[in-house]
Amino acid sequence: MTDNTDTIVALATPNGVGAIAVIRLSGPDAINIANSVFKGKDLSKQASHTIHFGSIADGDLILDEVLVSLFVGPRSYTRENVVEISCHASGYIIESIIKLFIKKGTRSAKPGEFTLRAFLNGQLDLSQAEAVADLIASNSKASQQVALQQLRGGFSTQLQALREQLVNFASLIELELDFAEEDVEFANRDQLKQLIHEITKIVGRLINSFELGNAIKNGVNTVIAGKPNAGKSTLLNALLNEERAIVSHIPGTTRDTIEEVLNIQGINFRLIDTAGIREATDAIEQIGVQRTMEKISQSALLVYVFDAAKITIEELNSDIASLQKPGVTMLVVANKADLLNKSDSQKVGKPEKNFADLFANHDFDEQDLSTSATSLLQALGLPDIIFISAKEKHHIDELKHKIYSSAVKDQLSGDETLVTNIRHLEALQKTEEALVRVLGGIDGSITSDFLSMDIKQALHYLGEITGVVTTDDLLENIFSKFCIGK
Ligand SMILES: Nc1nc2c(ncn2[C@@H]2O[C@H](COP(=O)(O)OP(=O)(O)OP(=O)(O)O)[C@@H](O)[C@H]2O)c(=O)[nH]1
Ligand SMILES: [Mg+2]
Repeated sequence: MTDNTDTIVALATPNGVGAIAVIRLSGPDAINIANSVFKGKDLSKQASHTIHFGSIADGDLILDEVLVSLFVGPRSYTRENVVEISCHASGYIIESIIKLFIKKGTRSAKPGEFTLRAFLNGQLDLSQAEAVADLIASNSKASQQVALQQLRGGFSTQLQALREQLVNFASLIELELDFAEEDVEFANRDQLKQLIHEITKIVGRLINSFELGNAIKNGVNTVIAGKPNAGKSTLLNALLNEERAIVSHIPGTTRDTIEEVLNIQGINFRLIDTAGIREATDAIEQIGVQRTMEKISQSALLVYVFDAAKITIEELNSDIASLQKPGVTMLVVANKADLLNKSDSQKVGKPEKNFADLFANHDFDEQDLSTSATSLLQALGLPDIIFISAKEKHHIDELKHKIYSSAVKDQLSGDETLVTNIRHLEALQKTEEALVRVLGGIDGSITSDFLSMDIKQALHYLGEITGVVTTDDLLENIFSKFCIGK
């Protein structure tokens, strides 16, 4: 995997027909090999960062007219000699040119091999290399911004600085080991403790940022659930501003789940409209209800919708209690608020038991129930409720804002570094564990050799993130997920 003495070639643009395709070569012989099949200027005599028109020929047979871009190492992406050939994007031409290069001594690049070389040659650290893949995969403004920030080294610089300070202490403690008999302390334990506290705080902050980082990178699974006829599908349509799901007055309309992506301020929310939850009347509906429950436990956010004009307080409380799942944030949404205060016709059962009756004798601002009803709801032990009318599209923007802020909390301010990568998260968690051991060790006055071991562990895991510490397996694992040509 880590052999980079040869010259590699791959198509850098997607397969398929297009106006232009780019074939990329990297390695010591890239320019010479390109030169050997190029009819035009002598490429070996041209300056770096120049473009040349000519043709690619296999002997006398012209394959295509092309533009050749030259990057003389180390001023290139991989820090090796790099040649990029822009040819016409016909599958036949691309294949013929790549075959010709392979005949001339290049080798087909493995997935991510260009970026791997950039890493091995010190152009990028490992977290930056990973950011390249994230940037290519980014599909929203926020995910693009986070990947770009990581690519520019925001993340690594911070960790590198911490690591260096810790290395200093590690070497002082190593020194103590050499003088073990004399019982000296070169490393000031108070200063070390202070540094460990500082690092733990930053590592902790990075760990906490993962929830949001992950939301930005992968989107937030958001389930809309509630009783049949509550208006879940109407709400989905209102949020999307499109008639996506079938709406009807018949309870049990939605049977399977419907998924659509809604982008709110740069973050993708995967909205999932579900079958209404009730004792199912037939087998298909029962499967639908089961699926709803599964979707809820797999989601990060639950938008629980109820019919404000119909539900009893008892039903409301029992729904909220039964839908609460660990790790799932719940937003409680009272739909059909347009029917509140017109509730004379809505009286079902004992009047005091209906949610709507809470509002019958109060002078609430109908347009702004979410705020005006707060104290009444609190007195009854009910959570914050967002009042909307999905049908009339009232307060949909307010709900969108609540959805957004429940995912983002207050973390997306300015240049906050966000962890988006599970590998980084795991390394940070292991760093944290090692740091806790170091602190415990200092307090418990353990011997320098044990202290030194724990510090080395922390250094190891911090180093794994930026790639100061790597194994072939780790690199293989990371770069095999890249596409070929990157
Ligand atoms: N007055 C009023 N009616 C609404 C509102 N939202 C939905 N409805 C009506 O309520 C009925 C049910 O709406 P749906 O969106 O199909 O409800 P659902 O929760 O998806 O129902 P199921 O898929 O059967 O579980 C329809 O007749 C809607 O027009 C609202 O805000 N106000
Ligand atoms: Mg529905």
